[in-house]
Amino acid sequence: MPPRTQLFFLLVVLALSAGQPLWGDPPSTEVLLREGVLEIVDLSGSKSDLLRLCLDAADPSQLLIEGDGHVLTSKIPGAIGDGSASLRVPLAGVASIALATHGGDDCVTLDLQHGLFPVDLHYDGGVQDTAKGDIVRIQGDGQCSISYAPDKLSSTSGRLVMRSPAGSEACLNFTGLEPVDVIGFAILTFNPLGAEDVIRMDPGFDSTTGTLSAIVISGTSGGVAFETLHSVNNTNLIINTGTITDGDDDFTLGDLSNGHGHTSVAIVSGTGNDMLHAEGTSGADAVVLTNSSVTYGFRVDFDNLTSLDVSGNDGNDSVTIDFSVGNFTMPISYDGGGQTSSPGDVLVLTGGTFADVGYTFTNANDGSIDITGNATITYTGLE
Ligand SMILES: [Ca+2]
Ligand SMILES: [Ca+2]
Ligand SMILES: [Ca+2]
Repeated sequence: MPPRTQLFFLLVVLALSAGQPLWGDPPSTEVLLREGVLEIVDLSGSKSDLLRLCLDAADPSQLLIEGDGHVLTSKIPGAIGDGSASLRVPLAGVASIALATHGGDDCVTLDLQHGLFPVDLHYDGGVQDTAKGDIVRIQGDGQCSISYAPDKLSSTSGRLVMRSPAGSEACLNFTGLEPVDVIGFAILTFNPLGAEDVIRMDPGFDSTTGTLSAIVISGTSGGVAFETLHSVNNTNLIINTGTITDGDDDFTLGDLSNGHGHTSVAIVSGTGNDMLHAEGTSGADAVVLTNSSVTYGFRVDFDNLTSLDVSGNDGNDSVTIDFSVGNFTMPISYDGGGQTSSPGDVLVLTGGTFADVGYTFTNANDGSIDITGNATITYTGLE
């Protein structure tokens, strides 16, 4: 064998024994420290990254970065795990963390189970491959709170601020993302920044695994669509459209009986012409209204709505209007939609004693009810 051929075979043997391909690097992510910024960069430019960042359980001055099988490299002094799928990097001298995952459908998880990050973060998801897109997933410890404010002008950017019970804060600014998963916080506050918010709250799942039941919050703020928020197992969820830039807000509520793990859900809509619409399914739906809550599979409290309406759609639907906590200042309307069989769609008034109740029948199915001290209740399509 000529010497050159021998050298080539020697390189092949060395490369194979080191578990490395011969030409080009394996798809990897590099972690480097540049002027105080810890940069986490997809070197391949196109692979779908699944990264998890967490403080080290034994030493919170170290950042643990896991690459879900992808090789992580780092030449930072003191970094442990260069060339493996799990890297420990000292946070000394780190002023902020910047993630750039470039092409592919990437998912970055910030896991707070061993403490809040001591620095702010920036995540650029880059371009995406499929409709799933780039995801940020924030896993809380059950104690911290978090707020999410979508960017006022961009549909793919936003800001998440995480707070520890002791009051320290870490902020994540993101760009180039699709959905946001927030899991396991004491309080999650959604703060859209536009004046007029159009918001849906639907049953669904987390966007990362598609297996955890979630309340999915989607819509527009000030006419700009925002990244869908998937809220899982947060103790208190607050949709706050009322205090930053108030306006006329429009909420649509789906059946939230899907076991999403929240203890309370509240809408703070402030002033303006704020409306809530419960949107029934094609099956049987049951909605209970009080003057401060709508229970459609799960109780959602509100502060100051100007109208409430329920569309039952098909199926035998039931709306209960409960006066036990007070009178209704906002008009209520109920469209029973189609029905399947007797007894059809029903309206139940309960919890109050009234001297004067006036019924106006437009026909056998439609009409209105006026009760002293309350706004008018209008119904259509009832049996
Ligand atoms: Ca991407
Ligand atoms: Ca409002
Ligand atoms: Ca229905």
